Amino acid sequence: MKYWLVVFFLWLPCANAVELLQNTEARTYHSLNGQWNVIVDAFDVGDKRQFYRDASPQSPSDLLEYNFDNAQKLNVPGDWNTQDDTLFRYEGTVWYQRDVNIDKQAGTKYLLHFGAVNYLAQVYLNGELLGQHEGGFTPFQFDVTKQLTDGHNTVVVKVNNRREPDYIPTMSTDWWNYGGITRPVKLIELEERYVSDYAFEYVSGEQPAINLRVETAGAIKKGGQVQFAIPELGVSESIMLNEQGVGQVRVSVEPRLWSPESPKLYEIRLAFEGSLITDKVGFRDIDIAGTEILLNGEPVFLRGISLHEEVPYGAGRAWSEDHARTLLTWAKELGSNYVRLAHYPHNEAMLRMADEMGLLVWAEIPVYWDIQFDNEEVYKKAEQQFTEMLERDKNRASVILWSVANETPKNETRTEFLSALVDKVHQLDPTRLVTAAINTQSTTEYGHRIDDPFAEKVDVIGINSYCGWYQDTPEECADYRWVSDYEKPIIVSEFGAGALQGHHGNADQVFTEENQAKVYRYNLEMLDNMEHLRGVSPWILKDFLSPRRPLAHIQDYWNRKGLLSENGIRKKAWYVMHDWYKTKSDPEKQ
Ligand code: GCB
Repeated sequence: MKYWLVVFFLWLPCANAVELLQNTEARTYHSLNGQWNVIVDAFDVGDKRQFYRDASPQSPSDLLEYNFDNAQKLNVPGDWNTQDDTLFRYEGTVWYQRDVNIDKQAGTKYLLHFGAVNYLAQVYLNGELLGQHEGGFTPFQFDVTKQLTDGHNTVVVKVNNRREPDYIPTMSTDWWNYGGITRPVKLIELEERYVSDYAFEYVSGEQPAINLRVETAGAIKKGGQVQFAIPELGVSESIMLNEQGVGQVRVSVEPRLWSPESPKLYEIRLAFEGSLITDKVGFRDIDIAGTEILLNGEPVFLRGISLHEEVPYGAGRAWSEDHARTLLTWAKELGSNYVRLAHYPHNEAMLRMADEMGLLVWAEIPVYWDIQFDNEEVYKKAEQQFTEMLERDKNRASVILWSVANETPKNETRTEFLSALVDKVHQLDPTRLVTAAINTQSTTEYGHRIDDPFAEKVDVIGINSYCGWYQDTPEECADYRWVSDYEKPIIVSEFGAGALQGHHGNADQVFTEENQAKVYRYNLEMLDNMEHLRGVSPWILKDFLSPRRPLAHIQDYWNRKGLLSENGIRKKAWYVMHDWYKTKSDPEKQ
């Protein structure tokens, strides 16, 4: 798929619309992580009482029924549910406040950047509303150069995680609705003109090359040059900027390609008007040929595992590099070369760690089950969430699959909605593959038939199938025969069974480790016979919290389908999967 010219053309308006800053970690910033003051506002009185003003009484007779200074404190980043027992199941509004003392520099641009806030955020600086962001798993930012004062400032964020019918995800999910400012917050300092965005693309073929498109923003003065270098490859180029502050270059060069076996990353440098941005970028080619997935021109089998963005030990939203390292190390220990980051965009540290550790990534937006497919506004939200994920992660070599949906009902309205979304994704990023997890296969006398018309739209078909758990006996799985109406690669994006770690018994007794291992064994027999199978990501790496799993003494609100317990202890099925992956690895590539 070589659509470089199309990419140049299409990325221009999209980047402008989203205005995300590429690679915030490489910028000069004040971290606003740490303890914030919070007020839990279950009945939503804060707007009327103007909590956003963060006021203090001017005289003893002033009646003010709130005060941030003496209020409760919560850590940011962090969900509120696991920091305070009384907020464990809370869904509603929490107001966050913190002081920001700053030595404001003339000629500097300031951006207030949030890695993610679940779900609705209204952000105020010094009492003034900066804006609102909807969607719990993607970054957003505001230019606060005007509102920021030299010295003392106060930031207030109204966060609300109440579920609503027209949200994405909507009312019911099989995961915990963690609320709060769940990812890092930064006050970023930029030169008056700065590199706002950049996108790399590796072009394979007889004349391999690296394309770079760079975009600048800031002061009105246009033109100028960005100095671009990849020291290890001897690349050093001046990129001329056009009237819009955009420039591009194509460098003929043959980098060592990135792959799970050899996750080579190159340091890249972009210097512009006194600032330097460095990043680590891998170059690789992903494509399909018939029913094969080709990585760097060669067929690849995706040995994977699904995971939620939950901390490695216990409950809570994961957000740090350490969390990412532990979770992805476990995935590698299982024998994986691929991870399905379910069911929403995970934090940036995960994607960067996947680049570094050599794990191919399926990244996904939370178009989950039955959202309002007939609502145009909801469609716009899906596009927005996808665009924000793409803008953040487009330079990650690890990401090869964009997933637009999980287990959606088979009907015309949904197929129209998702088809439009797939077109949009292809248009915004023609360099990666589009997929979705589908569970609408029909049962025929000879087995299961993949015939959902939506499967026609995607590049790679994801199939979720719970043979031996939600339907049929484990033994029956071995006899499943799959046929597909579509000549496309298939990934079994989910299969699995629940087991409480340490709960032992007969292999036919549900929730025992023995039963889970048995379900795995028979499913793997099924997979051994599945035509066009190019990857697997069983459900799931570790147990995770879910309000839908109340069974006392077994689930206790944990979905028990993990190969690891919530504390990282391996269950029997882990070893079954591990051994199967051994048979699927190419010893020459280890
Ligand atoms: C599914 C869903 C996943 C659930 C899982 C289960 O099909 O995609 O989100 O957690 O099944 O455990 O039932």
